[in-house]
Amino acid sequence: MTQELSEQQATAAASGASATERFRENKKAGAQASKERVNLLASGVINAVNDTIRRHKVTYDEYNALKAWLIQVGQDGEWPLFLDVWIEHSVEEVANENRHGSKGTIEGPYYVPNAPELPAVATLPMRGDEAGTPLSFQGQVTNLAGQPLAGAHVEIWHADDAGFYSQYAPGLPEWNLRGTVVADGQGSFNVRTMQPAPYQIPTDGACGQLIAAAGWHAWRPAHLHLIVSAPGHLPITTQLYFKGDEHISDDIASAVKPELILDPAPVAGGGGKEVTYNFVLDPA
Ligand code: MBD
Ligand code: FE
Repeated sequence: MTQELSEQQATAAASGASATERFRENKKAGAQASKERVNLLASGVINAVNDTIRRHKVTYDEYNALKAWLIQVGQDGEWPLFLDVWIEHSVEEVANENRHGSKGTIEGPYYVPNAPELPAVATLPMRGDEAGTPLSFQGQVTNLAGQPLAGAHVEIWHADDAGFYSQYAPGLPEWNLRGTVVADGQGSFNVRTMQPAPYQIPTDGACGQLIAAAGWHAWRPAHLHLIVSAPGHLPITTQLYFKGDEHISDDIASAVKPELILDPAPVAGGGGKEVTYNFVLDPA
């Protein structure tokens, strides 16, 4: 038990620290928001908190518990996790509300840019004894008119069967279950991987404390993460889920949409499953 706990802790701490570090490297704070915009948004959030306090008559004990918890989120490196699990879904909804192509959903905290490029027919990098059911995932990338986008990039990343992401959890080979598949002249691709398992967000840090204190659960349905891109088009960041997953209807990250649920079929005479999913990109 002690051994189990300390291993879990090592993993969550490492994941949190890596996610914070990666965010700093990859997502430069972008254009500065205007004073008017910061005033509007910061006031909105602060007023919403004050309203909640008045409406529910928050006590000093509760206020101090909040303060301690917020400090702990930072110490655990879990701001990326907290924000992506509980906030990003509405940002994505607003960002993509005018698209006509494939549905997007949240990126989450575990994307790594510049994964190795793979040919249109490829197997994601994985260990010789990688656990799970083999999955053959194929499809075509087109524009809104249905014309193929030759050479489109299909970046894929997902957790292993135990729920760990390479580059975040210790002990996994670099780029394990991550790749940039380059579609062929017809925009088609066929990538082999292992079907991921349902995923529990780290439970031993501040986010886990919140989940336990509120009586929630920590589960996300099993998912593949994708970013599909082609020159002259808007890249789409999305995830795909698996029909029948018990957490499809109660994803902790509120990131499931009906259009994003796969129903893989058993491969005739083989041990694995196969599924087709096509992507449609909006013009830039
Ligand atoms: C994940 O794997 C994930 O996709 C999200 C959104 C949050 C935490 C872990
Ligand atoms: Fe994920």
